[in-house]
Amino acid sequence: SAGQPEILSYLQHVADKFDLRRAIQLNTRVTSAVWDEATKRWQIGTSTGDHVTAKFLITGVGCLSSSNVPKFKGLETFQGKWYHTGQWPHEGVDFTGQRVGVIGTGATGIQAIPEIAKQAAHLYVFQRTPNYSIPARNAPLDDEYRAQIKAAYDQIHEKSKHSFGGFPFDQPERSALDVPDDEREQIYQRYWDKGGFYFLFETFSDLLVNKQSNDTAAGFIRAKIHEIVKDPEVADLLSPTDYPFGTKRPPLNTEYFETFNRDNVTLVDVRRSPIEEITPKGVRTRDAEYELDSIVFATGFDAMTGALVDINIRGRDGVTLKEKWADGPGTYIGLATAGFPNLFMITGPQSPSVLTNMPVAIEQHADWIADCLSYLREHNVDCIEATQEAENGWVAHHTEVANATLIPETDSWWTGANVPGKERLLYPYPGGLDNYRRACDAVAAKEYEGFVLTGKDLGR
Ligand code: NA7
Repeated sequence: SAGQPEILSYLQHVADKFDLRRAIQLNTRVTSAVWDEATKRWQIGTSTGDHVTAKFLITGVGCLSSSNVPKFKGLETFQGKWYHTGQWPHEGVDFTGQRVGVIGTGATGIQAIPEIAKQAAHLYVFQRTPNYSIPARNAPLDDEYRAQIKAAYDQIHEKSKHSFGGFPFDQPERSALDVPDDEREQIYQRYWDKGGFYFLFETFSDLLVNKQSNDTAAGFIRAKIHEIVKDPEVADLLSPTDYPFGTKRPPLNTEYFETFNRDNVTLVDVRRSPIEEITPKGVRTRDAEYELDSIVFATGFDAMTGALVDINIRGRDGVTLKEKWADGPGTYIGLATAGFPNLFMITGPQSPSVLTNMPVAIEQHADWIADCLSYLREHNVDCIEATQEAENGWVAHHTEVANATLIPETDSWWTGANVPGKERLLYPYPGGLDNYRRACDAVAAKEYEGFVLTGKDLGR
């Protein structure tokens, strides 16, 4: 996959190509959005003092944009520098010669750790929960492969759009329990060598719904970790055992497990000996103090709802989204919520979003919303609002689909378990982008069933 500079330059290219810069106001935080029933408009306040009135409000705040820095005692006393991976300095950070601590071994920590280890004098990795990580196998693409991909762009895009995960993968029908042990092992080996999310999507059909099947994949990955990591105790610590594979986002890595064979890297088990405080000199766990020049918090995000409820969105009767969602979010098809007219959320909770290929999920939402807005304009609709009944129906369906998988049992940011006090439930929709797309299209085809539309042409 592409690195940060390549992604940034692509986004700049897109902004220029479609002349989008004139529609973007940078360095502006939306501080409030209040629904005004009298004018049927959103009144939007910003950090720059601008005030904007809008008929429709579409949020595109990202699922992983509200950083989670755990409230460690003493952080303000630390005399070195600290960073959160989600707010990385644009000019980069040089850890050469430093003693560095990384807290967190999720997808981000797993990508950062091998890179930091190459620079740091010594790296301490503070791990609470180990992860089932698959090799990313990133490599330069040769001209022939590139040409093949370019020639097939349209087919790849179409296949991704109508797939379960939003990727152009070939989804197998077979269960992991349907094949003999040696064949199963060969299949896992083939996909381990191929790397990436193929291992989850193309090996077997039932890894996320059948614990026994899942155990076979989990066991294979644990054996791989033990093959790579030379110190068996460290390998044990790096091997997850208390949750099924794929029920947390499986991180992809480049020489992550190999990094623990380096002399300048120490794995610290903070499950057994938790971090008690940050001191002026470093990190103190129950058993020891680690002196550090820099601390990197790879501690994740208040995902899916954090950035939305931070905006102070007020719907009908002055109720805020935060209040409405105090016991967990309720949405209609992950795009709208009752009591908040003319508000659409791109990749909102209870939509596939982070359980699928994000750009494909975003595109589906952007297209659906654009079609909806055209329909509303054609029919002179002033106001569109999900009914509470339709929302309840979607939430019930979401819960049923979630509970048919192994995912809700595992503590992760998918289930809100990483933020203290956050309601524990599965936030993204696990029913597949293909099924979800059909559900959204059916709503539109039935002239926005589940929404109440009001406007002069409708006589309502
Ligand atoms: P994640 O996946 O939420 O990982 C956060 C990590 O930080 C995880 O290992 C946590 O351990 C650890 N953590 C969080 N709080 C603490 C405290 N208080 N003490 C010790 N360790 C802690 O975030 P990422 O940024 O890696 O990934 C987010 C997504 O971005 C990723 O899945 C991709 O979709 C892109 P825990 O597991 O909770 O025990």
